[in-house]
Amino acid sequence: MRVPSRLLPSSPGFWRSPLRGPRFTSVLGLVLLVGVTVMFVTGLLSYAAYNPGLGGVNDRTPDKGLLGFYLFDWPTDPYWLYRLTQGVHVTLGVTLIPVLLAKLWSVVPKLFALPPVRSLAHALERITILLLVGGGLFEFTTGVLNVQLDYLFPGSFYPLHFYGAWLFFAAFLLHAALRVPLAVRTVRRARAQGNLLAPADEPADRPADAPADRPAAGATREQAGEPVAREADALVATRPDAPTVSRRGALWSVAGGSLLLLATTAGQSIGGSWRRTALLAPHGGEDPGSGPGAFQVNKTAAYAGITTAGTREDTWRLELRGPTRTVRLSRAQVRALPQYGAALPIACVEGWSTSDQHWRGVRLRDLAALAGEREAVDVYVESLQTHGTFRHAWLRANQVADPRSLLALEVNGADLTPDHGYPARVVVPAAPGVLNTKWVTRMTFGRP
Ligand SMILES: Nc1nc2c(c(=O)[nH]1)N[C@H]1C(S)=C(S)[C@@H](COP(=O)(O)O)O[C@H]1N2
Ligand SMILES: [Mo]
Repeated sequence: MRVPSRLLPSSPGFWRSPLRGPRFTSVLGLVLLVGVTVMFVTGLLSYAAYNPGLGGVNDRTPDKGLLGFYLFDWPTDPYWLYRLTQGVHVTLGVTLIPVLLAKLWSVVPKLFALPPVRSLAHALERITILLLVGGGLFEFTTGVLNVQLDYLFPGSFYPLHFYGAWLFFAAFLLHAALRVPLAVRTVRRARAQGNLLAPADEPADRPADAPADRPAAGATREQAGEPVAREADALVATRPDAPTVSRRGALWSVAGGSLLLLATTAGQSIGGSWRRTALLAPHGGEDPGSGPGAFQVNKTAAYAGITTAGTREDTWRLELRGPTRTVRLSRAQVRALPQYGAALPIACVEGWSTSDQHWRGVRLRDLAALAGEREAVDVYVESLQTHGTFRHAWLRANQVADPRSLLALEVNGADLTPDHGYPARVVVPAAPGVLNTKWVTRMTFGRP
């Protein structure tokens, strides 16, 4: 039995939506151009914030090679820096999902276009598109999974998302270089003609570069001019169905979907009573409990396997190791050291963060001095946890030196709760949550 050719996705007649066309694709493409660029930059910043340059336990991409070329000492100022960059990264990523899906939908006929390869240049372009679409879907999927179901990623999210980002962005840049001029011309021309959002059934949906006096539907591929314009022409349905929604309506649906996601996600990074609006975010809703420890908990003490036997005043010790000596202090002795306060947030890679919490404890640089270090050095912090990726972390000398960096014993006027790291936890301004080790028991000062 022969399948009528218009029933095959490779036939131009198969794709019937009158919405498809260069204008629809161009508007979405330009939004993604800006959005994905911001995602890439904030993502690279997030990577730098982990101090992977310190190697060891901080660097889960030891074979990154040249990809770490831009790494720099993550600053401690402004103290809300990571809260901002990572909040933007995650919130924007979630917000862009409808735009990404609409953009893919708008160009899907090209996926099936025959012949699959017309020339060497065309083959290269198709490989780029494969990396672009595959990379984009991979980055958005891994990102969302990490935020929503982080247990799916036992430590492998970090390298996957990192390498995927470079692949995706390389393809994205190539694609943008090829397409942005066309998208800009398409949008400019449509705006000049006042029909950017016009109903899709108007004959105005000819490729931007086709002469205005030539109707798109009748224009053969040869007539339509330069190759890129011909490509754009391929988006327009040859046998369009009657429109059920205007292009304006379609774009507003995409924007509405994005705004809805924005409104139900952003609260987890803004904190305070906004958190209640973050219905879609796993760390949204109300702050847990009440009292001084009533702010987000990532991993509870029970989850991390922390027992009261290990944290009791009479058994817990803080061990400080330096180049020449090792000091062991009880909690009473740590408390007898000069105590300082700092108002700092916890900001997680998953995008949620807390408002500023009032921590009180000993300065890291004072602990370094106790261990015999004369000047600022890096420190390796270990917790009572025996397993788990985040049970230990390296901090950089600039972070140890900052007078607001504390080994905190208290938060908001009371002893730390077990879930927030009792007997002692690290807090460092502008650092990602993962570097704020809880249930600390040993600190080794010096170079990694
Ligand atoms: N020992 C230890 N410290 C840890 C973690 C951990 O799993 N174990 N999680 C880190 C992460 S990823 C974050 S975001 C913060 C969360 O701190 P909170 O639970 O007090 O909000 O703690 C950090 N400190
Ligand atoms: Mo985190």
